[in-house]
Amino acid sequence: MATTIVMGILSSHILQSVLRRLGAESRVYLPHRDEGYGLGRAAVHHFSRSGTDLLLTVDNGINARAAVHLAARLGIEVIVIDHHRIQDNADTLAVWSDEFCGAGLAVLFAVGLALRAGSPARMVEQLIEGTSIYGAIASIADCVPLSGRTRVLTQLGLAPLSRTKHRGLQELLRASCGDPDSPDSEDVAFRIAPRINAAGRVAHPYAAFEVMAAGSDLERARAAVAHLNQLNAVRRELVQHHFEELREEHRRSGEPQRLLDRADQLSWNNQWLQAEPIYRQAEMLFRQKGDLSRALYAHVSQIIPHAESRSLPGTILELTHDLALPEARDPETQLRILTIRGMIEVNYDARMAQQTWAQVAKLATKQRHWLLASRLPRYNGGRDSVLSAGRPSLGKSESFDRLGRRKVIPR
Ligand SMILES: [Mn+2]
Repeated sequence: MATTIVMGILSSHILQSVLRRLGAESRVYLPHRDEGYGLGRAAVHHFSRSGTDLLLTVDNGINARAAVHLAARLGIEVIVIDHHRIQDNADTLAVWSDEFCGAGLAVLFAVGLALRAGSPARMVEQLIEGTSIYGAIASIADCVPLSGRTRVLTQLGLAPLSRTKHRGLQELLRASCGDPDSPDSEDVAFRIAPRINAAGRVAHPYAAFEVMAAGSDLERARAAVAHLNQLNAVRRELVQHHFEELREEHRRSGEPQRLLDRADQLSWNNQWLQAEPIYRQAEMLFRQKGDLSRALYAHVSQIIPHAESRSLPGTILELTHDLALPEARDPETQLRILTIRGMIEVNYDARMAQQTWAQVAKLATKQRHWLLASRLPRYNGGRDSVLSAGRPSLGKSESFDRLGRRKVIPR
């Protein structure tokens, strides 16, 4: 029987080694990134032509409804081993759990297969130890949460990593770890996993699979790891390049505080529409810098030009929630949220707004925002306000449009 395994460098290696132990040969098919993620119909036709009668898909396939259906029509049996969210449930035999990454499930499948085949206990133990190493590396590389059963598997696999007899792994450890005799999870996360992932990112996943396929062949292992190191250097250069591009972009876009000052100046003069994109950019930059308080300030400042298309009570509630956030403790941010909320409340409930303006007045005076404080009487139903005599019964959204855009902040 011809078996083809699709996807996952480490998963494929795990399944191939158990099948080999049980006396079955298999082929591995790793799609190139341009083929898109998962099992495609073109690939299924290719498997059929090359005489596949059993297809194992790992880390993909659970939603490949059409491809699995095609495989069945072409007389190929399919077993899906996957952890992805089920959306278009393929009609086939499947091993599924979201508690593991694809390779973690491949380990369970391999052990289950060996037990079902009646393998001796010693062989099953060896298999668990051997395959859990790859399961551990894959769990770390795939960034699945290392908790629960995945945590158990990862601990199980990291322990025997330094004792491995596999030439490919030995060479990979030698090339990437400070101390190849005691590799730890950091070595795996920051030096081993990126090398394995580099193959698919800049060349083809087979370049990394070749390290696994080397088995006990030292020459083959050395050549494969040397190639992988080159690819990893290319990957790092690409990352560095992207990083510099980002930094340049950041430099050109200016300091977020300067953007914020500019936007504040515009909004103070009621040019909220022009201010909005500048606030948006400032928010993004503050968020990148980890300045959540300023980011929130810039965030709430974008509400006014959109307020007419949103629910007023919903927006008021949202701003009240924002006020309770730890990043709203900064007095400037707090004052800003209250000011924006007051501007919106004016169009919804004048009494509510009055209370908010009283708070704004107190804070503005305390923070010596004399200009804002001097504006308040007008905000709050003063002579120039839209809420003042003559327009008491305006429709809410209509009155807001006038308020938010033109009248809320009188000069
Ligand atoms: Mn996955």
